[in-house]
Amino acid sequence: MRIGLVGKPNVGKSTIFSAMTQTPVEIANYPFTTIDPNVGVAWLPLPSKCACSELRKRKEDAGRLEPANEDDTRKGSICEPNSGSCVEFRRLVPVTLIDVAGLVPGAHEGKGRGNQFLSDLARCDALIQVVDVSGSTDLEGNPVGTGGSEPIEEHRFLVSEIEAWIAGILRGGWSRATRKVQAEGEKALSEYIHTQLTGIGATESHINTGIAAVRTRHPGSESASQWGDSELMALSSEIRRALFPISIAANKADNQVHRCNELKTEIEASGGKVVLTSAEAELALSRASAAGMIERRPGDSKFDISQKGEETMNEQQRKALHSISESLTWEGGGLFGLLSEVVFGTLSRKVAYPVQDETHWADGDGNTLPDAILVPSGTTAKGLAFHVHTDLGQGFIRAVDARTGRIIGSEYEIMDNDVIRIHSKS
Ligand SMILES: Nc1nc2c(ncn2[C@@H]2O[C@H](COP(=O)(O)OP(=O)(O)O)[C@@H](O)[C@H]2O)c(=O)[nH]1
Ligand SMILES: [Mg+2]
Repeated sequence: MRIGLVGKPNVGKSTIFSAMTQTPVEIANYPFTTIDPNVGVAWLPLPSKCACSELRKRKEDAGRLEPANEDDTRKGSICEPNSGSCVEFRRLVPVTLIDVAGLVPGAHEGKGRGNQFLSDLARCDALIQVVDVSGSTDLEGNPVGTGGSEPIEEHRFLVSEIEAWIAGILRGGWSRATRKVQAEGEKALSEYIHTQLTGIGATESHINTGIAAVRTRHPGSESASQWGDSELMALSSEIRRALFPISIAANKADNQVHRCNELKTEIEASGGKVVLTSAEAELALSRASAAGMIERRPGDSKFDISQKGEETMNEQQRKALHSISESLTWEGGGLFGLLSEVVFGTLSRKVAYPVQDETHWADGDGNTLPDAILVPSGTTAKGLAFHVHTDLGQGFIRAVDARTGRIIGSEYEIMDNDVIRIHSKS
């Protein structure tokens, strides 16, 4: 799962990246601070309780486990995650964030760092466009006080750059491919598109969705053998929607907030979300937490001052942190709320817990619920096996629903929170 942070220079992409991944990166008040894309991991809480909560209950009911006591640091969690952590049944899963710099007008023609920008973007499952709702910079990212730009223009500009890029990839052999449709049927076109776009992550389903949408939204374009440049542009736009869905971090909301209703309507109509954020405020909390001054779970604006914090911070520093956390009161849960919406809402990811021991919900070494894997909705049991390991998928025999003990076939569709044992030849 890869999410790209995009937007014009100076809106706060690197600050967001840093606040969410706790990776220190260069942040400065001028364009092009970020030269290479920063890639890091954000630990995202699952929206529902970890399956270890159910396992604990089963064990307690069977008299095999005492209820968690007051000083249990894990507050009841009994899973042993291979990566991430789980406290109070709040399981954290990794989501890769990419701070993608280089969006400038003409990026699709290779202007600025356009080519690098687009190849980084090609690896993303969805995008978070960061806009500056205080409007303190112009389109190129130069500081201009307030009221310097319109978020909706920034958004349309990003969309048009991506669409022009996709159209550019398709244009070369387009007329040959559409002529082929007459001889070989519609599949000649979808095959051409697939060959061209597979490098940027397009699947058959993205392409078929795109082609169907062009037909319904553009009357008169029934036979693809007649498709010219306007259908090519329409198709690029439909494929963009499916391949790179966009949500918005309406950042610098700690400054004056300009209206973004129009943007909200446009984004929500295509399945995205707009959330007000202050990357700077969240970064301050994230740093205090990384330094051990406060105890705070990722994404929470509330925190407790740790013992170290009590000992080393002065009254003024503590007050400053509290006033920062009190300022984070906007709807939507800030940066982590937004990421959660993107992953579990827009991309509708489900979580599955693969295990090797269906009785104890453990792996071969006895580790309880070691993996929580995010899969697209519609993933089958066999597809899950492939997500875990190619060998497991290739050798797939059958699976078992560990909750009920029932055997399930390869075509079974994974449901959210399934605990699954996979039998495989390897
Ligand atoms: N007031 C305010 N300033 C911010 C916020 N986020 C970032 N900034 C500032 O905006 C400038 C650009 O930030 P940066 O993350 O480097 O932007 P990028 O070019 O999009 O990566 C820096 O001076 C940041 O401190 C925010 O939420 N509020
Ligand atoms: Mg940057």
